[in-house]
Amino acid sequence: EQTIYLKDYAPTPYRIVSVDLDFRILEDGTRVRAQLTIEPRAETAPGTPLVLDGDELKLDSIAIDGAPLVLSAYVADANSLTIVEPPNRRFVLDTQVTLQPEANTRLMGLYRSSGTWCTQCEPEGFRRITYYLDRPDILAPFKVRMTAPVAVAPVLLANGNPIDRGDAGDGLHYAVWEDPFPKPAYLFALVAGDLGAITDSFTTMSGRKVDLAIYCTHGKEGECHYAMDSLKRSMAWDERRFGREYDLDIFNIVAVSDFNFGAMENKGLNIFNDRLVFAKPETATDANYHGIERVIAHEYFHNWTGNRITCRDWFQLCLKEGLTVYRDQEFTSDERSRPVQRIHDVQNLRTSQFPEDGGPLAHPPRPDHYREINNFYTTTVYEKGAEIVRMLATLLGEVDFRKGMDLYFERHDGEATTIEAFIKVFEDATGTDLGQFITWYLQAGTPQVEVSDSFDAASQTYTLTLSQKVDPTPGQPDKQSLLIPVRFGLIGPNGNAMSWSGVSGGTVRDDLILLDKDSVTLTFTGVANKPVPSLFRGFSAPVKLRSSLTQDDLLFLARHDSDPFNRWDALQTVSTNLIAEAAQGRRWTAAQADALRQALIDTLDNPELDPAFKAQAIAIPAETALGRHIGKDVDPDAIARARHDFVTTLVGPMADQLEARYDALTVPEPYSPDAAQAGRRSLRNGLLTLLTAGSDRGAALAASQYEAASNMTDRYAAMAISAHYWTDEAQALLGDFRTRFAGDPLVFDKWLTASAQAPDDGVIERMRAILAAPDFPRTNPNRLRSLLGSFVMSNPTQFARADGAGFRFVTEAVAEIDKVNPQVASRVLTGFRILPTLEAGRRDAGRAALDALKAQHTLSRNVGEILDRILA
Ligand code: HT7
Ligand code: ZN
Repeated sequence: EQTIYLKDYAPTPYRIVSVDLDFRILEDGTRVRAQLTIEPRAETAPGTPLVLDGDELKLDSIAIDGAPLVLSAYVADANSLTIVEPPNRRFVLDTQVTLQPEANTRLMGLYRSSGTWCTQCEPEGFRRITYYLDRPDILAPFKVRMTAPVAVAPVLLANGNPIDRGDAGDGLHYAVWEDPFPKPAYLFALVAGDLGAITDSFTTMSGRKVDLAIYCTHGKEGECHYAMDSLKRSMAWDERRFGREYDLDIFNIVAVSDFNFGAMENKGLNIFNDRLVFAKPETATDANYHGIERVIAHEYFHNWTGNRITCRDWFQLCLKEGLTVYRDQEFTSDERSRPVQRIHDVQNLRTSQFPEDGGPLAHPPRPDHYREINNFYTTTVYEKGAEIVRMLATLLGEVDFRKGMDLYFERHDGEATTIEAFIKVFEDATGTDLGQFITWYLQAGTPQVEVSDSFDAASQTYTLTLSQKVDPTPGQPDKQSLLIPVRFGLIGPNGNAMSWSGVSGGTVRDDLILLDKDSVTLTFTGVANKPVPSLFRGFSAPVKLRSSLTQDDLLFLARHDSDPFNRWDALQTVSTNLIAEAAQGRRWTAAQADALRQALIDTLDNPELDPAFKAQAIAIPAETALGRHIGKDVDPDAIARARHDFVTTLVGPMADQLEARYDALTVPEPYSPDAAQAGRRSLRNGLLTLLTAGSDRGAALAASQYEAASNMTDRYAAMAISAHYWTDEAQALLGDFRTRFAGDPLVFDKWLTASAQAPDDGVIERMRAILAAPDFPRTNPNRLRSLLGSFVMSNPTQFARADGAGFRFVTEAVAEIDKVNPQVASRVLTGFRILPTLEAGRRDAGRAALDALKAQHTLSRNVGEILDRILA
């Protein structure tokens, strides 16, 4: 298998000046004619061969400047087309291929989803449509003509502006689209189908009217309004916050049912997984609405961070993805509650990115080699990438960060660029040396920060030592120290912020400590009393903090910290420590449990706190989070037992109080997905979770909530909680849910997710039956991920069963899925990254399942790479 290295990057000897595509889309196949205007670069030696990428293509015809090529002038196979000796001047290469979109189950290139023809080209799908220099540093303007049967495909869409359309005879019609913005091929898109639509418009800050449309399956138009509203809010926000205006006169979104990812930012024609477009209260949860808003914004924001300025090569993926995730997080924070969003984002980072960064699949946010680029659309590139941008904003401050962003847009508009160029704009705009900071992009692994402190009352001196360390990761045994921004405060005995008269030993700017060496010791003078330090406020850096704070200190922070993130984190740390220690044989004391219980009640009763925040604060860490905290020789059964005992101890004496608050917490009718209403629902469902996990009253409450629910948020929560804690009612609720919503594929996904999380020993057999059912849609990524993704990521006791049955079930499914869709298969397989953390017996069982997968099947490059990295 070939490995691609960043160090080998070189520009192509030829560039593509413009692209003219002609698609003839018919039921029995699609003929693609490509006329590429190409020229050698000034430095290219005459006679240098031109090598174009292909993937599963078969050439029908080829000509240069209108003259067909003789056989000796080119070499064509499924994966490339070489022109042996191209003209030493500008020329037009004219090729024709025929595609079978119907048979394209990989969902890359041109494929069909429920009858609609659509494309997915990022990262390397365009080479499945035509022979091309399929890499992001080749930018060209595109003109696209499409012809298709008018009855099957009345809607014909591509990037840019529509410039012509008409009748093509024989029941066919045509449309011509032109995109004036030079773009890399991964942003190409077309859609042809029989679709409904909703339309709207947006007037930009310079007064231009942009026509907006969301296309969908007929009958679903009514479920697209929240997405449209999110789009208009995103457009306005990008103008306000970053001064970025939309640049075409038309912006289209299309929702499709078969899609490998969440959505795709094709220029002027975003294509979405329909789960991130459709929403109505009876079938979508608050979390679904939140997800739609976020992803609509994310794809829209790519128009500037990704499309106008793109990546030089795929190693720079983080340049567009990390930055755009940062932008979508900021959008949601401004639209909803900033602290609640921050907790949400950090929880996500800790749940998915930290385990990746600490295991066999760890890689830097800007990797330097890969076998299969599709395996690098990871949480490290996306979410850690966003944290790096956030740290930059923290270090520079709002004003200087914006200056740097303005310079980025000005200097690099229309280019394909690099992480180095991105960092340089901030250096140039602000005069800051970011030489050490860039290491965040180049080094894998989550830093661990250790803290110790002391107070000398006589001299009123407080000493704080912070040390950093990063464990080795695959291929990176030695680590450099990073520039870590530590936002902090000192809290005095009365709960108020404390001041100091001087500080020495390191760099402290206002409320920011720069931890820029292996260890920094700061001496604060003029400190009246022993403070409790609040460190990494707002989670100012993606690190694991090991502090010496006692439970009393943490509960003090939970009550008094002015930083909501650290209040939440303190409560989570207390529960995590107590359960993790119990799982390893050291049970909590009654006093410890009593103190935490009181802190939770006080939090619930604090009128100043928002219900959404309270919901996050009272949550008990998941078994998977506890496993990660323990980190080695993990026994998921011991964790599940300890967690169950702990919640029972905690909830028992306050069950009456929790139930009273649950009963009292009303949510106004009618349903609205706004943050305030959603927050109340999440608190109510958080209380229901505690009552179900830790007392015998939750099960019945959940069953009646399920029956009475008037929206999907409450109905799904009641069912999922029942399934997760496998109450007596769980099976009946799952059964009812299945039939009540039969025929709605997105609700079926919810049922699959809840079903896969059941902890009982029958779960694997039930999942086998689900997969084996003749009508199970085994080519649909949403269905497969809902079942298998949820199982590997959220059902640790069954996935990591000691007898290996969970591992075998998954590897057998992966082998089957790999034949149909390697991207989905390799994504499911990443669940095995937990193996090194497990106790020896389970680890061996997991490796045996992986060995068998490798030995017994011919695997795709996607699955092969993940497998080898986990087994290495
Ligand atoms: N930029 C998009 C990535 C994407 C993708 C990657 C691999 C295979 C299919 C895909 N569909 C979309 C999505 C985004 O980050 O905005
Ligand atoms: Zn993106």
